Amino acid sequence: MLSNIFLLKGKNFHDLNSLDIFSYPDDILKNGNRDFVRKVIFGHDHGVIVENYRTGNDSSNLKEKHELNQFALDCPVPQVIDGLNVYTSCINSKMIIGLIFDKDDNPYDYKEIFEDLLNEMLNNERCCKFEDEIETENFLITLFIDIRRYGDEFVENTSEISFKPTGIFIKVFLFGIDDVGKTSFARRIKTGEFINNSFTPTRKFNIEYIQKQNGYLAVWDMPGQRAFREKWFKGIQDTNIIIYMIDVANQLRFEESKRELWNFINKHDSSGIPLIILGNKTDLIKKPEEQDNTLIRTKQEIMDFFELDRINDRDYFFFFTSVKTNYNMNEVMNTLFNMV
Ligand SMILES: Nc1nc2c(ncn2[C@@H]2O[C@H](COP(=O)(O)OP(=O)(O)OP(=O)(O)O)[C@@H](O)[C@H]2O)c(=O)[nH]1
Ligand SMILES: [Mg+2]
Repeated sequence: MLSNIFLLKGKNFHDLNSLDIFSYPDDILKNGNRDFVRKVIFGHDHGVIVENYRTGNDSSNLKEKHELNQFALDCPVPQVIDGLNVYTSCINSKMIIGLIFDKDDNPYDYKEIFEDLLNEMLNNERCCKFEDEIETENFLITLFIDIRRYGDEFVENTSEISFKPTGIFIKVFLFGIDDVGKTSFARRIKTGEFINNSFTPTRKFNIEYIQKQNGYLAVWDMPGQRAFREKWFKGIQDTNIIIYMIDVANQLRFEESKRELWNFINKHDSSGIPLIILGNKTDLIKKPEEQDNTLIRTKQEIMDFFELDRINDRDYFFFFTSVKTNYNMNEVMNTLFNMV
């Protein structure tokens, strides 16, 4: 399975100190690991020389591409570096883009998809010029997701013997503004654990694979902080169920949360994909016997505030939950499997 993707802007040994390095999802290359980078560059160049020698290629392809104002791509080169299974290609003889796979994977399984996607993203959609950081990061995330999905659907399914998912496969797209409890929810259904006051906002797509009795879930847990919200929908392709999470104890952010939900429904064509809305952290609002009208929000009040009855392009359910106390978690899971 693909575990990481990286891009080295530049590829000369003499400017190793100033190379721009992007990697996703882990920052494995960031800790001044120049030796690794040096080996990547050396391995790539060496591999390309061998490949060109074998096929008799020269640089005319590159020249032609430049004339057409297109990106020229090298044939990907497999390398094993410090025990990592690395597969690199070079863009315009200037930048190296690399994939890191698990030890037992065969990079050649990914040759075609890697080349096709690079070509499509660089030369047809012409979507990335690598001019700013966000553009570059988005490019890497999109590529990562597409190759990973390909791996899940086509490569792993045919070659994996030791682990066979059972039951139906469901991709769950879990989103909502920050701090509502999404990652806690994903962790709870995966491990049964809850970590109180874990103050680690999600920064990258967190994908959890979870085998349940009724089927196999891939939960795509999105980072909720504002800066990441525009990347949310890069992860929505092929989703079977959408979960939108609200923090019912934080009324100050209801307006913002409602805006994001409706922004999604109106702007993103996902009609027909069932939606589960979770009002989480119910343990923090007071119990009925301690009634306090400013805090208690009944289901109807929340449905009214968020105008949920205006949702008419798909099936939806609303649940109060507490990931902390496990309240309603089983009901949510049952509904999820029943809805697909
Ligand atoms: N009391 C209470 N706290 C919760 C509950 N669910 C999550 N939390 C806490 O809420 C905080 C945020 O939880 P996360 O799961 O990181 O929230 P998130 O939605 O993933 O946040 P981002 O990754 O920033 O989008 C943590 O301190 C959790 O312990 C709950 O049901 N009740
Ligand atoms: Mg999170």
